[in-house]
Amino acid sequence: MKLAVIGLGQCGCRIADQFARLNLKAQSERKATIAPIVIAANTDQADLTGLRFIKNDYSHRVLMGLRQTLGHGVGKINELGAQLAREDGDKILEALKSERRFYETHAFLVIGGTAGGTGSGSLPIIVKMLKERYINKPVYALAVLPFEHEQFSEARSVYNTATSLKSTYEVADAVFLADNQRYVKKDSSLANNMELINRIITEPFYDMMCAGEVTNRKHVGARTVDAGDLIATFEGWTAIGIGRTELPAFRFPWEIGKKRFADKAIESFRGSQALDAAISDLSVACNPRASAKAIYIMSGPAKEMNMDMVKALSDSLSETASNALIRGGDFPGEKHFIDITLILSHLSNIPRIAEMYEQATRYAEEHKGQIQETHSRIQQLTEIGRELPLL
Ligand SMILES: Nc1nc2c(ncn2[C@@H]2O[C@H](COP(=O)(O)OP(=O)(O)OP(=O)(O)O)[C@@H](O)[C@H]2O)c(=O)[nH]1
Ligand SMILES: [Mg+2]
Repeated sequence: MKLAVIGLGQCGCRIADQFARLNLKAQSERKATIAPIVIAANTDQADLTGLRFIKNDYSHRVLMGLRQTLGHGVGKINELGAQLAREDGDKILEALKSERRFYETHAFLVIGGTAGGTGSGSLPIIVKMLKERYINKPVYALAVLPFEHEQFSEARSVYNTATSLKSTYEVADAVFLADNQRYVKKDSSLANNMELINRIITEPFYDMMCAGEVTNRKHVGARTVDAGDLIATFEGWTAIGIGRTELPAFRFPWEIGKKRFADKAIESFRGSQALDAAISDLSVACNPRASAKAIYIMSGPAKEMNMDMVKALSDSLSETASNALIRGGDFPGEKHFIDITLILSHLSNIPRIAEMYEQATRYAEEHKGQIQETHSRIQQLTEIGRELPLL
């Protein structure tokens, strides 16, 4: 699946930068192009300058709201982020239009951190603009949820998250969730390493995007998952994860492919082990039974994967995600391990979102006056400038 990736705000742009890196990796490792277009948009000029892999020109790094913020961000006011995206979103659409490879892409992926101002506010606005402009191309969002310390120390973060998620869910074809807190829970040393968290967030998308795009024969699987399968699966709240089992480091060539009876059991065990790892690694905590659609991609050495394994995996997944319509396939190519990418979509219950919606509703009641005032001040700002001539 080829995606047109758009990052919004600091968090969104840095994660988009990782997608640009993955695209280079796919080109060199697998001769596949998976993200031919990656655009970063922010109200903060310094953040845009710090990116590494996204092309360094004004049609790939878009500065929004320069007049209002003078290039310094919106300071966590997501209503202002939304307003600036309404005014300057056209710059992103223009940038897309000028891309030669735009028509190759199957869908959009728009990324933003939900707790800040720019990414949080502009995410639903840009998704909606794309939906209206490109009726036949699905628009997916990747929404990054705040750390727990942000949730409990800054009520505004929760309010931003809740309003951004609610608005994005209404317009996007699917919303992938990545919960910052999940990555820190597993490894507390990650708390101060955003770059590493961003790599972990984007990693599971790699095989998913490569699966239907590899041109090299040796990578083509028996049952390939392609963009059509993915598009048919993605809907509403969505979680993604990847799990790995190592294969024995060394075997005699005659041992590979010739399986004894006992090996069969070990083989399917390996598949289920990787599946369990993928489930515990999901980008947001959720019960697999809450998913109505799921898809898996098994990748590993072609000689190690066979129909029995795919079957065992699919059986094991249908027990775990018992309410889901399941699709899946294999993707040969890797060397010493079997990776399983799992995507649970059309999720009906995500406890962390429910919790933040409740917390934000209380905040909105307590700060009603303040919120209204912000809204009208932003409105006024636009009104005042209306009569000004454009250059
Ligand atoms: N995973 C990840 N989260 C980030 C990153 N940068 C910021 N965040 C999270 O994103 C939220 C803040 O959003 P930012 O992206 O910094 O804010 P912004 O969209 O630039 O908005 P303003 O700065 O308020 O204009 C917080 O929850 C941060 O923990 C990043 O590089 N990776
Ligand atoms: Mg910022």
